[in-house]
Amino acid sequence: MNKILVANRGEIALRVMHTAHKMGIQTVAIYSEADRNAPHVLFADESICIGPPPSTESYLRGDKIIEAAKKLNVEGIHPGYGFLSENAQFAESVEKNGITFIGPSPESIEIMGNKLAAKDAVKKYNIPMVPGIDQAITDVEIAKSIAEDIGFPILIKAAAGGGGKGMRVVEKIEDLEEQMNRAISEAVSSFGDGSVFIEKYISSPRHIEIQVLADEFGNTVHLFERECSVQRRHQKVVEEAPSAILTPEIRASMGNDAINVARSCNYKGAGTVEFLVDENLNYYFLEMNTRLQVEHPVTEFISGIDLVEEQIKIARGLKLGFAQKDLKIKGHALELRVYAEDPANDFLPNVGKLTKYNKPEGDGIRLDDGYAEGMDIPIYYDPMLSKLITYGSNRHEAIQKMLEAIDLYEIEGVATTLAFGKFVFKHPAFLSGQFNTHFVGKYFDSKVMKSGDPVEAELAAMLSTIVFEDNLNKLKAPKSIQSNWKQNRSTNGK
Ligand code: MV4
Repeated sequence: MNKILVANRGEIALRVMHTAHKMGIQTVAIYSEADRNAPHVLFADESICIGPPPSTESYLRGDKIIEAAKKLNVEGIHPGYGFLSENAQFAESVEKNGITFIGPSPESIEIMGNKLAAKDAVKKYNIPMVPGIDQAITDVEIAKSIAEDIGFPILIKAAAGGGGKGMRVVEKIEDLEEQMNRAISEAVSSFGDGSVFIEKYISSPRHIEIQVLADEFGNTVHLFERECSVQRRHQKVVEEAPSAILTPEIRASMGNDAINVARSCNYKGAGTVEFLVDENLNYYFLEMNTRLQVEHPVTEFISGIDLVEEQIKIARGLKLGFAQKDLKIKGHALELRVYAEDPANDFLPNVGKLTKYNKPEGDGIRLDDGYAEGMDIPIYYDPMLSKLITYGSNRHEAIQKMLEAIDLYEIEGVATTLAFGKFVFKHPAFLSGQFNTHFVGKYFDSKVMKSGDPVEAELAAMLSTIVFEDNLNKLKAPKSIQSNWKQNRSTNGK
């Protein structure tokens, strides 16, 4: 493989091309009419315009992308994340055209794309799953009896869903019929597939995922976890590796289960296995993402492995160059997603011209971005401007480095989530490691934060300390064991 096309834009297109370049591989950029002068186009050895700005007419046009690839004698296509990255048909037609798809097989993508097919595939391994059913359900009476067996609250999910779309919490049996009908019609309109199923609702979970790598010879390893609980409306904002709460034993067990999930669908390439983790550190397999994820850089920092390089080597048919025993966690990494959104205004997308753009630089600071000063941020795509990633020998150092980097990062012209990041990294709940997927909803109030002002963000974090301490006090038993939260939880009988 001497020439690859990156079927994506922005920071991830650039990030993939950097590794290709390092490996001596020629790069081809595709771009829409809105991205003519984008950094990923300027960086590539060759580039080709594939259509008008809307992604349905450009970055989602698999046919045009393959046509461009053939025209330029491309030997491999890297899909990045989003767009066509988890589209089994695209992967299949890339291969049918004699081009290597840098990713898993269409079959693996298809199995894991359907939550019920995924549950079915992992059945032969003993992987912990949320109590629930593994088949689509249409009959309300049957649903009621299953829900009563599981116990309320329950969650109705769409088999074709993912990322939180089409989920409905049901608190009591009287609400089930209406919620189920809504879930089905939502699933039909969003995914063209009305299959829904029922699970026990885990009310305050953490979201922890395991990175896996597999070659085509059946060698599969895991590269530890990423903690992704700081999110708003299913959009991750902060990620870290390793998690502040996993023990080496739970990590090894989750890692092993993640490897088996990958094996269950004959996985090859880089993939991510998502788990929910409850207050007692019980974990449950949720789904597998069959792509390189946005937050992969934190794993690269703590493992020392370039995941894109591994993807390309695997796609070239090489064996993994390391085994599980060769992998060790070193240090701690954090990622802040910098969105062009206004945290003071309910995170409304805030597009415009980047009138000032100065990047933070230094040891332990990595910035993955796809914009430059003077550029307009197009309205057509995801509003993520960049990912700010920091690394330290421990969690505290990584956090200090992040606060430093946020202060060094100057962005003017659009509101961003930089100051919101400062709120998170100063917040006592985040600092203590005791937080779950409700972090933003529980502690953040956009009214206390004036547009993009980091001082206000600090103040907001301090104010929200009151809510945090109040929560702690409600949880806590005797004063003498207050600092030992694990012990404390068991005293509480949770
Ligand atoms: C759940 C859950 C609680 N209980 N499943 C959301 C995205 C999709 N991948 C699955 N999700 C959830 N599934 C059960 N049985 C809570 C969530 C959830 C969530 C999961 C991960 C990260 C953020 C989340 C935010 C809200 C709900």
